[in-house]
Formats: sequence, C-alpha cells, structure tokens
Amino acid sequence: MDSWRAAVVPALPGQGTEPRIHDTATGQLVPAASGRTATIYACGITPYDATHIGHAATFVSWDLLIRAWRDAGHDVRYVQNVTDVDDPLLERADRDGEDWRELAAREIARYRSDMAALRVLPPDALVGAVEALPVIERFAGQLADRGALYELEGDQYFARSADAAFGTMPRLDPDTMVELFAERGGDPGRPGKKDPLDPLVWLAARPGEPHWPSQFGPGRPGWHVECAAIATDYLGARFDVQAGGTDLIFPHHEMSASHARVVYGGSGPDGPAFARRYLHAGMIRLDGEKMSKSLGNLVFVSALLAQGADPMAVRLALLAGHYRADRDWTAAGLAAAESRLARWRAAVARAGAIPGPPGSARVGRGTPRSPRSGGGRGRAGAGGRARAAGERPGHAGCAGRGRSVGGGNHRHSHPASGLDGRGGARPRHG
Ligand code: 5CA
Ligand code: ZN
Repeated sequence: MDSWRAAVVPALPGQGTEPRIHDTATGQLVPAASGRTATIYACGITPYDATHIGHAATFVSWDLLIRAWRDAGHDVRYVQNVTDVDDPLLERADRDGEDWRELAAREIARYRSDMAALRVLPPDALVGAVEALPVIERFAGQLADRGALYELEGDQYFARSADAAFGTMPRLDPDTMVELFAERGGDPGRPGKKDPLDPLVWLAARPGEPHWPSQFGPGRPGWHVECAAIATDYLGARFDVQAGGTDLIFPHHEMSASHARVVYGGSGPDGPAFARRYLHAGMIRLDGEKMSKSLGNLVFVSALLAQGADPMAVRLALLAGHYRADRDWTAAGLAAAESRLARWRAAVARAGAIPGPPGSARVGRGTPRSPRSGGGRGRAGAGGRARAAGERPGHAGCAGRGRSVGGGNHRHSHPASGLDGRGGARPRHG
C-alpha cells in the first residue's frame, strides 16, 4: 500500500559512527547493522485508534535509528506492516457498526498524515496483511510442508515443539509465557491444543467475518505468521533488526521468529533465521497506565496537532526520554519541549547572523527542505551550531557517535534527530 511522503533529510558533512542498540535477545549493546545495507522490519499499526502518542514514540524511535544509520553511511531497507485484518479491528468495526475496510482505510490515512507531520521517514514498503495474503499463505504452506502445523476444528495451529529454540529470545519462564500469551491475543486454554502456547496460523472462516480461499480452506491468517511472512518475503530469511514495543516481545516477536526458524533454519553458519537483533521500545503511559486501545486512555497525535501543538515539539517531547524506558506523556513535558525548541531555534537564528569561516557547514545553504515538511513556527537563517547555550539535547535526541541510540549523556548537538529545527548542521568536533 502507499506509504507517505518523505521529509527531505539534509546531507551533513562528515560521517556519524556506527549506531549500537540493546538487543533484547542477548541483553547486550551491539552494532545494529551487519553490512552496508541495514535492514529493519518494524511491526506497524493495527488500524483503529491510531495514531496515539505511544505509537508515535515507537515509530519516532525507529526513525532515529534509521537516520543514524544513514548518517553512518548505511543504505537502509525498511519494511513495516499494517495489520489490516485481525480480531481487534473486526471487533471495533462491529462495535461501531462500521465496515472494517472503511475503518482501516480511514485510520491508515490518519496514520500516514501523522507520520508525515512528525517527519518520520516512510518505510520503503508499507505492507498490509490483506494485500500480502498470497505471501502469508505461501509461508503458512511451508510451515505445513515442514510438518509444523496441525488442525483443530478446521483451524491450523503451529506446533511450537517443531522449533527447538522456541522461547529463547524473550528469556521468560514458561508460566509467564502462558500468562502473556493469554493477555495478548493467544488462547492457551483451548481444549484440543497440543501445547497451550501453540499459536493460530490460519483461522477457518467464521460466520460474518472476512475470509479468503486458501489451501487450508476459507479463512484468514493469524497475527504472528503475518509478520513472519512479510518480513522474510521483503527482507530475506535473515535481516538486521526486528522492532516493536515491549508489548510485542512475547508472544508476537518470538512466535514470528519461531515460524521463520522452522521455515528457513534455526542454526547454521549465518545463525538462526529471522532478525539478528531484537529492538524494543518502552511503553508510553498516561497517568501511570500504559496508553492502550483497550484501556481507551489515548492521546492522539492528530488531536494534539489540531490543538495547535508544533509537531517538532511533539517529536522533541518524545525524544526527551530514553526510548527503552516506560514513561508518561504529560502536558508539562510537551510545554518543556516547546520552550526548548524555541531556545534552539532562537540560537540558530542568532548563529545565522554571524558569517562562518569559508567552507564551514551551513544549514539553509545547499540543504533543501520540503516546502511543508513538518510545521514548526520558529524561523532561523543559515547558521552553524545548532545548540542553544547551555542546552543539552534529550536522551534520545541523538544517535550513533559510538553511543547506543537513546543512550544518555550527550555532549553534542542533534544531527540525526530529525527535528526540523532549521539548524541541523553537523557540530564540529574538536
Ligand atoms: N499490528 C501490530 C504489530 S504487527 C500492533 O501491535 N499494532 S498496534 O497498533 O497495537 O501497535 C503498533 C506499534 O506501537 C507496536 O510496535 C506497539 O508495540 C507500539 N505501541 C502500542 N502501544 C504503545 C504504547 N503505549 N507506547 C509505546 N508503543 C506502543
Ligand atoms: Zn508484527
């Protein structure tokens, strides 16, 4: 499906250092990419109640990594899905008496415009589950060929016993896995399953629900097989990073990885199939509670922007916290980001009035910007250094430079932050 228009990223002189990330699977801080072309699959939205500020925080975090990769000289291949058919979407459409396709289309449109406003760079491929049905069915067929599926009352389940490495990434004990599986869309208690943790791969058609013909009979795909199939079809059996919020560590990311290990191999010289690194963002809360569709305690990006919030301040408020930390969204945080942004813009405007030495990096000269690439109110002319006196960018405000993305204690400006600060010149070190 269509993605959204990319903001222009200024070309900065010099090269950033290799971004490193905390890998959930190992608990280690490791280089995020393994080759010149960095590859990332980010789990995308289920299109209802999107985009809330928790979604935005997560996608801004991946945007930061992608910019840092580019700054470090990588090409990036970025794929994201849209779960445009699944139980929660159908339940919401049913509750509101709306056609599920119309609900999805409206929410995807809103998501696209929110992402563009926040200057989040679009994925190279934004792939809906419905358009990817042939890919998903083919992948599920490969699971069946490996003997990893079994039928229960017409539904197809994945036997987790088919994957010797099942459960290694999240590093959780079995009881916790069952608990999380039940909380997050699984059905551990369904009678007849071989193992409580076996997930659905193909759900046979239910009356009144959408379904498509397939080798398993009419039905629709399960959630985990959707991401396993799309990620490996677009990025290959092995890719660098699988990204999502911490609520996806288990079961979703582990199930997708487990499916892929069965289809493409769980060992070998290149390591197990699927992601080399697992990257997870903390949960955004409102008044201490996880912001979630089911709780209904949502702050929408579109509502904030309609109320006049500067999208660059929203972005900066999100980047002011460490991406891995669970953290609260607050009006005070947004106000602090607004004033920080105003200080930065004023400093850039002042610096712009001072001619730099010949050959110095200049923003606003040779750094094209899109005509309407992210709102913002301040004005700033050409100028070199982007940091206001005494100002330190937020934790996640920069990446690379030998530090982890989102690692704190920075001493330089924010060349890769993606802020449309009208002052993105690379700071001169030394
Ligand atoms: N479609 C699936 C992934 S395949 C899904 O989880 N959709 S979602 O709309 O619920 O979430 C989209 C992304 O936002 C996921 O990475 C999820 O982990 C993240 N997310 C959801 N709620 C929050 C929150 N409160 N804070 C931070 N990230 C969140
Ligand atoms: Zn996913």
